[in-house]
Amino acid sequence: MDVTCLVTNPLVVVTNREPYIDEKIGSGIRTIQTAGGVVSALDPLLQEMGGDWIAWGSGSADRVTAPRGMREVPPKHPRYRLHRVFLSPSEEQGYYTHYANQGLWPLSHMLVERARFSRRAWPIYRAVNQKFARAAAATSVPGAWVFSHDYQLALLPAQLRTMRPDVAIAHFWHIPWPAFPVFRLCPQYQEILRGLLGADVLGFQTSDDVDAFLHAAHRTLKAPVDFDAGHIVWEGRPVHVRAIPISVDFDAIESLVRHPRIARWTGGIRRKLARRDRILGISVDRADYTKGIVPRLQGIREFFQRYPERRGQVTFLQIVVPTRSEVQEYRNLYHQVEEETRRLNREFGDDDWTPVITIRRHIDRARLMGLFRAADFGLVSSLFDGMNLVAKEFVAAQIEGRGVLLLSESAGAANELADAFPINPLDAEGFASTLHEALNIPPAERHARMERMREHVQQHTIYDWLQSILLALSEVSAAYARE
Ligand code: GDG
Repeated sequence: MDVTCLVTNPLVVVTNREPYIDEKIGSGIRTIQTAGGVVSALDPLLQEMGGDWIAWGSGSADRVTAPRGMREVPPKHPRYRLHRVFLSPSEEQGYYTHYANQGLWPLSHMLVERARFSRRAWPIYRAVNQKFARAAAATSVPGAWVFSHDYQLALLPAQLRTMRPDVAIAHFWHIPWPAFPVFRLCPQYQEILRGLLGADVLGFQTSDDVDAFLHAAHRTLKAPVDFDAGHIVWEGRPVHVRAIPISVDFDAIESLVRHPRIARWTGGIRRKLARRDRILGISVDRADYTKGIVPRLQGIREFFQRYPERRGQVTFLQIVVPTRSEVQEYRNLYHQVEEETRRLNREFGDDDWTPVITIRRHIDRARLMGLFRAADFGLVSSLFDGMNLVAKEFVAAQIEGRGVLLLSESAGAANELADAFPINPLDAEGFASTLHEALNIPPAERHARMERMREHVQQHTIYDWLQSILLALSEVSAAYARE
């Protein structure tokens, strides 16, 4: 889908994570393009249209390649400007590690006992948001469209609006929005709400998130809210609050898995499995406690206990990518996963069969999609998850329609993928029997379910998401122009 025709005003993207990171490697520098839905949708758009992207310059060589904070990207064929916001170690700690990752992240996922809000981190979070806002204000030409992202930058919309009332601002919140009694536990919850309400368009993953946000705004700020229209009047301006579910690039995934190199590799995996009469399950997550990795292993253990005939038949591959290792809880989690895996393998495995294989590193995207294509089942067991792109990627990669998807009902993706087998990550027995049921359905039904989900993802791609945001921005701009 070509969305370029929708971009009528210069576009400024603001994210915490940058699309290109420069790292020192020996005596040289290597540029890494970061992966993920936002980059995969917005990088091609900016490459086509030009524009500006503001992000934290977190790479070890980022200051070298952008001594004044700006670098044109992609490095080989520059098409747009990347503006790096540099942070001191204490800013990084206060803004990123403490306030965003130890406070807002767990609270938004309703894991209240993990959330910590320190009084010291708050002013740093605010000041760093202000730094990003200043960079956006300096970069935006009159009437520009600013598209900012997520829980790291919750204050930016209001800060930017004060500096630049002429720009149209859309902000997308990628993670769940918690129920009001949970949200209220954030000591600065009113400021967070006011910060976000500086946007003209606020995007959330699901209608539940939208409802929870509208409710919070109504309760806290007594702002007039039209719940049906998703509309708040704040400081005399309308704020449009919408569910705009993010997705994946369906065609790009299909062509990755159809590529001869990947198809050969995938074929090799299938042949090996067939020789041993085995089936393959897969899951892929950042090593994050919200993804329910330990409960998932407990469910698998229960499965082998209850259905001994499945022992020796099912191999479960989990890719657990290290993340946020500066936070102690994340380091602990990895040890728990390893411990649980060892225990399970000792209990059920033998010389010929390892029930669970854990890979702890980043895998090349094409191979990852190839593994999704080859698998007999995919498992997503998040405790809470804004969307979960892995679920949609699994579906897009399943071109033979051989696999089944087990999907936590608490992931945003569950609202759309109705043909997945729903699981409750905390119910190990239920998980075991659902997995058993899913593996026993006739191939024709499996195929039909997967086809229906594939059709849905094909019709609701990352470009549809982007289109909705751009259309909303153009409506806002038109309204500004009429004023
Ligand atoms: C947040 C929200 C929301 C993972 N391991 C490898 C790898 N990945 C890729 C996956 C997928 C992405 O990382 C993970 O996306 P998720 O959506 O599953 O999760 P979060 O990182 O928590 O993202 C989430 C998302 O924002 C977007 O709005 O869906 O709810 O929490 O694309 O494939 N990619 C490669 N190798 C790996 O080893 N190449």
